[in-house]
Amino acid sequence: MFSGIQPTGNLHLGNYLGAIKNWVALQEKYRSIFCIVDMHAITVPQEPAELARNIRLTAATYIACGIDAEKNIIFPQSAVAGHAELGWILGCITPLGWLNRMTQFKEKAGEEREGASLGLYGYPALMAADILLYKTTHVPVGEDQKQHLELARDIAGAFNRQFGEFFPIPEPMITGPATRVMSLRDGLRKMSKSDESDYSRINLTDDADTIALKIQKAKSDSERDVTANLENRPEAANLLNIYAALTGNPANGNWRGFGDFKKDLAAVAISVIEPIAVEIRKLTKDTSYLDSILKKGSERANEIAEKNMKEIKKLVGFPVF
Ligand code: AQP
Repeated sequence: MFSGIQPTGNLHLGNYLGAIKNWVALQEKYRSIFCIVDMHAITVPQEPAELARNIRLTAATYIACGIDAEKNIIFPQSAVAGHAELGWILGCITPLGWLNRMTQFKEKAGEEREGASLGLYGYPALMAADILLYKTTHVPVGEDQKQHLELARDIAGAFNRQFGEFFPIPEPMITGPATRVMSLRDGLRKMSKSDESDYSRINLTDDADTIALKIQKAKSDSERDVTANLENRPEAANLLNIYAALTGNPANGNWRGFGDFKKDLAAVAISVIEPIAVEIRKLTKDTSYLDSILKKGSERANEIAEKNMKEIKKLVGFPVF
């Protein structure tokens, strides 16, 4: 199993419910690699010192959420050269027509398409390389990564047809309590690290008062019955979805309006997130521990990657010395 998150800031409730919570549950069953995808992060500008801090913060967050750093491999993508090497090879068999369909590029490039980087455009080919480098069979992600994963499957198929069967076709695992957590300010946009407003998301580093305040200020509507007719009430549906995902039960309490419901939601969110936030704060102080995890993870990942890259290079016709 392989998955990753970009070290582009504080991880949030969407990353937790859409990805990390599933990783924690699945780590017992699969040999797992949890990558910190710093090469994807630089597809948009990053301040170097902040990127370095965010890589450690992401490692600390994985561990604080319950990823076993001894059993699994946790490492930064840039420490294993195979990602860039395979990314190039796969980029050479990926038609522009496939990349042009990717909605994430359109969203992230926005109006400034001509100014967007080649890296942002080629992001899905590098993501395919991340997965295929380890001959991954299972990839747990949130709903927003579905299109990229389908492309990774197409790229694996294209490679196998051109050079011979080598890559397993990876299975997306889009499961778990909340595969798409939406912004607290706009129920039609996903909760995201790069949203300008910190009130749009609950960070896994937020303290209890901040979580309570963000939930109190979260957009809702004037419907008295919190749970009625949710189809056209994206904000209400999102808050109830978060409640259900955090408690593991359908949200069907007897709430007297949103004021009442939000108090319950805040209590549940604090009970899940506060212990994680406390652990993150503790771990981020111990940079030498985090660096030792990342170094060991990089060595273990490299061992697998180098072996596979030799095979891949032979298939492509590159010399292997
Ligand atoms: N809102 C979300 N709901 C459910 N899952 C989510 N994921 C992200 N946002 C949500 C899942 O988290 C994993 C890692 O995401 P990422 O950081 O690599 O990239 P992203 O999807 O682009 O996340 P952000 O927060 O929106 O980051 P920025 O703002 O930096 O681009 C993936 O499995 C993703 O599905």
